[in-house]
Amino acid sequence: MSLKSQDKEIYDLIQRERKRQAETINLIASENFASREVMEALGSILTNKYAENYPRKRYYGGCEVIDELEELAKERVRKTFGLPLDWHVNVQPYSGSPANLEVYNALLEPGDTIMSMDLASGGHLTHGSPVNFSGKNYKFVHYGVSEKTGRLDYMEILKLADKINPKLILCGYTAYSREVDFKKFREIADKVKAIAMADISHIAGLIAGAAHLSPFPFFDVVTTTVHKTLRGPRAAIIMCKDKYATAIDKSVFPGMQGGPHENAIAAIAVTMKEASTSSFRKYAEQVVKNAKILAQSLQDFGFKIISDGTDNHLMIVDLTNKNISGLEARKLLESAGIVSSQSPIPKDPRKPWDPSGVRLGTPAVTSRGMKEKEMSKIAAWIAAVITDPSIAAKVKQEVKRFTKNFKAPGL
Ligand code: DSN
Repeated sequence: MSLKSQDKEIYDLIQRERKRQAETINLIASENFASREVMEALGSILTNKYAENYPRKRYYGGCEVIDELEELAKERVRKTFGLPLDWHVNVQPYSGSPANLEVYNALLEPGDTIMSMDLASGGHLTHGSPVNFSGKNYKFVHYGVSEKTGRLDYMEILKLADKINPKLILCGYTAYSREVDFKKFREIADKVKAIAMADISHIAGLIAGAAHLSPFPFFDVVTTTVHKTLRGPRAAIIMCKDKYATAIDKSVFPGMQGGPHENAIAAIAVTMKEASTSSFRKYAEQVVKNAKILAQSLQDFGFKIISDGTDNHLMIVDLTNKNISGLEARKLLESAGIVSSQSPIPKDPRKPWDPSGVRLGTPAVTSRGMKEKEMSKIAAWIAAVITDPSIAAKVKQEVKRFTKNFKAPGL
């Protein structure tokens, strides 16, 4: 018995998606290729088990193996991120959005003030967008990036914090390409007596691989997803100082969630083992090297990059000088086999569904073994297609041939 023989429709859709992933260049900054081992854990019999509550406090029988598994996952998180001894780990959040809401729910009262980055400058829906639960239930005040440099302006953030006195300051970005000075955030939070929270979903793999500074010495609570630079399953983790542990655990269960997805938790554990190896360190380094070369090559072709470059895995390409919108560029590139996501630029005059930029990232292409030489080639394809859309179909064929030489893990 197999999916192929029992449910051909779904089997065929998966095969089509596998082919799409194999034959295209994935520059979506938040996507990656999970290993076979991660997927094996995710697709395992662990999906059969209910295990509400935490190890040794479950509401269901038959949890002795699950308890061991969840404890091991937590231990591996500690080791991979080098967590201080007085930190607590919760591996049950289903994904990044619930994890963030669970932190707010644990540490704040509805209506409390939170300071975070605005969406157009690189924030996230759960960082206070008015259409999101966060923005509807808490009073968010946003900081952005400096108009001149495209970078965080820590003096401005301090001034704003001083003025509004937030209960929580959130440092975390989905579209910010520069290394974050976590120490500065601690100083600002201390000055106004706010809780300091970091959402490291995008850069967690770089932190684990020592290609970005670690936030742990400086924050009170840190959230992350596992499927981006970390190359794990779609799941999330909350890490916090022990003094917040009870509130965080209660907020996750029973506050917001029911039974944890122990198959995803097993896959988190596998991811953490992979992310603590020396080969993962090399991977993280290469992700950054590739992003720098891709950004530089695009600049050489006349593209504007917000903040003039990148220190991490991503870049925001400002297309205002190219006579094409972000949505149009995303679609055009996709017709050439290059997959990206449209992105607002800071203070974008256009709407979020058709903004002025595209976001490009190197985690997935680096997982396929692509290096600097390939980044220059990709930049040349991007420049050629944006300049002359009529060559997109031809480039798509070239991309298809090119990708055959770079096997994606897990496909
Ligand atoms: N949607 C994710 C991203 O693409 O950055 C963040 O949740």
